[in-house]
Amino acid sequence: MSDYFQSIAKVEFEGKDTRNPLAFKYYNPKQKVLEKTIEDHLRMAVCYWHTFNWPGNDPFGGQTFLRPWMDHQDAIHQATDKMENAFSFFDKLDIPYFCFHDVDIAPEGNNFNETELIQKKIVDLISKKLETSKVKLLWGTANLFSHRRYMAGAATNPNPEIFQYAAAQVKMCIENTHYLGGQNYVLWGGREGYETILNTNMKQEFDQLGRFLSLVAEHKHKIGFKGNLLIEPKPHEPTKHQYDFDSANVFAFLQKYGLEKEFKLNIEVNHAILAKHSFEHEIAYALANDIFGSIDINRGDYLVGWDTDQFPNNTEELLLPFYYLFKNQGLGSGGLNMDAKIRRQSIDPEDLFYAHIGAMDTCARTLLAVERMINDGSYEDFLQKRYENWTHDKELMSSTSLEGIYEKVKSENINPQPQSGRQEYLENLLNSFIE
Ligand code: XUL
Ligand code: CO
Repeated sequence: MSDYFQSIAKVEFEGKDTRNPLAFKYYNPKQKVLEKTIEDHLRMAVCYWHTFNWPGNDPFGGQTFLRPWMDHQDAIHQATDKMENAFSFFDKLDIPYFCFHDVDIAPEGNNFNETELIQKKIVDLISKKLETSKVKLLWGTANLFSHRRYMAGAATNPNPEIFQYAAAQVKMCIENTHYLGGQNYVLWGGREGYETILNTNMKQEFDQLGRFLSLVAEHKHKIGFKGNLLIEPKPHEPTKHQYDFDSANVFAFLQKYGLEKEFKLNIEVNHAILAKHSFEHEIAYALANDIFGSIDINRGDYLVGWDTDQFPNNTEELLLPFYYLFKNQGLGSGGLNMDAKIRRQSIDPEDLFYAHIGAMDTCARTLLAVERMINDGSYEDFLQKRYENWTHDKELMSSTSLEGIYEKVKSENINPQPQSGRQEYLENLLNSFIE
């Protein structure tokens, strides 16, 4: 194997004053924060597709990254060399998790049976590598959107043969994920949506998607997979109208098909922004409805309206969503998957390290700020006080009637006075926790 990362040593924590760009400044994996280590809280994952597969193309130009494994003529050789390099990267970064799509780890064959054999071969090799590496599989997923057969969707395709092909692909992928000890299984909507309503029967497509998800849930139980099934909302791109628009939309869909207990959400930061929400909105929504599962941690670009999938580097933007999470249940069996790619001019091996180190540092720095915020308690006090009167007014939520309320307003001469929402105070308060 050609070790593409040969020149880079294992990344160590050196503290925030280090000038070494290949060291962690905040991400000290074994440091205890809120009763657990930083590593165990954050459960950070490298994504295979952007980090090892993406060649640096954009709509105006092709490959800029010349990774050695990309040159091999033989597809299996390409996959195994890529895998060896991926594990070298995982080990040097000391990352606890990774994520993949089936087609990221191994090429497709000429038909389903061939693809299955190739997948099995690479999955077995990965399984061997997992025995000696610390890294574990956070989640697997099937790519049901790149191949031309899926151009009009997978589960929502007008052709039932494509539905079946996609279902068989998910069966294979969820079983491989289970075999590799994967902790979750993700379904991103891919091309489940439409370009024009002119050629689309929406009700039919909804029923197909509902049926598809039911089949996946049924199979999960059949094979004894204990991980969460996760749906990843995204409003647009690649289709103009994606069916899994945002968390609320997915929750409504799941309830319609009786699946709200079977699926949770994988929330991606920039997908929230593209839906004209904030990331904290999506997290708060998922927590409030008990459907939070995991996170794809990246950022977009405020000047462009598409999914630029950049590495996170802004603690201020992550503070509130991380507070909601770590104040409550934390990430559970989910994690922070760096579904992010370096820029196409960042062509050197160290660029991949700078990106991941920066992201892990940003997340650790945010977690440390969350700890300060929790220990300080004034934010929580503010929220509690704002809703406090509801604790004295229990009958409003249960026993009273509209008439009863009317009588009370009249007899007690209820005359409520508005109170400040204190937004600026809160914004300043939050900023004060970042160090
Ligand atoms: C697409 C996206 C996907 C999913 C996995 O925008 O985020 O990479 O995370 O299919
Ligand atoms: Co994603």
